[in-house]
Amino acid sequence: MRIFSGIRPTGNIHLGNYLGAVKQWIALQEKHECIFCIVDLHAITTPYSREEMQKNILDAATIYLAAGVDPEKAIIFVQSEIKEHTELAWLLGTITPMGELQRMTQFKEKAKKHPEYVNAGLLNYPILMASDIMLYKADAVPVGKDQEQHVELTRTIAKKFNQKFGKTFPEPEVVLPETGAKIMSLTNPKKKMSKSDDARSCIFLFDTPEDIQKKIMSAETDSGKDVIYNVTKKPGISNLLTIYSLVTGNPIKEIEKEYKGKGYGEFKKGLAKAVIEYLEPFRRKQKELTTRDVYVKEILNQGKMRAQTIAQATMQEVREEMGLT
Ligand code: AQP
Repeated sequence: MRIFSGIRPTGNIHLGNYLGAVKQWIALQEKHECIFCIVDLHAITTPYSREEMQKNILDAATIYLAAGVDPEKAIIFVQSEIKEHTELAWLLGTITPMGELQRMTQFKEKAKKHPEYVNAGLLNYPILMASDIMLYKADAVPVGKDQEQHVELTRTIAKKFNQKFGKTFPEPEVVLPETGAKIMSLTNPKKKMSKSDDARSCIFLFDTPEDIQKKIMSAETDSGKDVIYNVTKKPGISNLLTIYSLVTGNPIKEIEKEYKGKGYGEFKKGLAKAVIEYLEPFRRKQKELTTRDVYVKEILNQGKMRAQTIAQATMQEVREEMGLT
């Protein structure tokens, strides 16, 4: 199987990005051909800093490596360096119905969040994402729940292309983690954890132990004091239980038993300790990598060359099929 996935270089990555997407990448790279992209062209569809973009791209690559992506096993590259992404996106745009784009939840949410920044790129985001995936003829796309709808649209576009121009693309499957597909915000557990929200709502992969402790101890909890998993009645505690279970590997039922009668305070202290321990190796690796810019750039360069070979071959085929050569 060929796997494709990406993250926007919009700053630090949080536990939701890691548990929803990157953790799956690390497991998948052991058995499959993996392509992981730093999707800078997606990052510019929402407000961003031009001055910080190159630093954010390098940081994203460092994050991938620190989190365990192995450049010997996976291709890591920057989206805008392969021009075929935008070329294929244009072509796919001509077979994508407008209505499909307008009904995308992420478009509606992001348009609401940045009403001053509702641009055509934001509407077309899912076409560019379809192009990212289809350019490499990926069979599967490991993402968090919020991206599921975009992968479904990619399937629709691939199917349409195959019907119209002849079988060319696989219809890619979405790969969601069994737990952790949607980690919720610490300050509002009814919303997903999001990097562009208040920093207190996210645990970033490289937060200091002090910050992690502070954020978890002040995380929003629910009425009552029993540590019980119940998403409707206790969304805050349920989210924290999910995180606890994912970072320790202990089933939620066991954690509930461990904290029976001990209250939220004790539970949060235990969770903070577990998260700090879990993230310690990431912090160490990131520190080491930040002094090795040249090495990280070389990995991106190698990745670009490997990705380009695949992308150019696909585009050649697509142009012919669409009658463009
Ligand atoms: N809360 C989450 N729980 C599980 N998975 C998540 N993902 C995002 N948030 C959660 C998954 O992380 C991958 C990369 O996300 P992205 O950077 O492409 O998406 P994003 O929308 O930029 O992420 P954020 O944190 O929500 O940022 P902003 O605030 O900028 O929109 C994807 O696979 C995504 O599913």
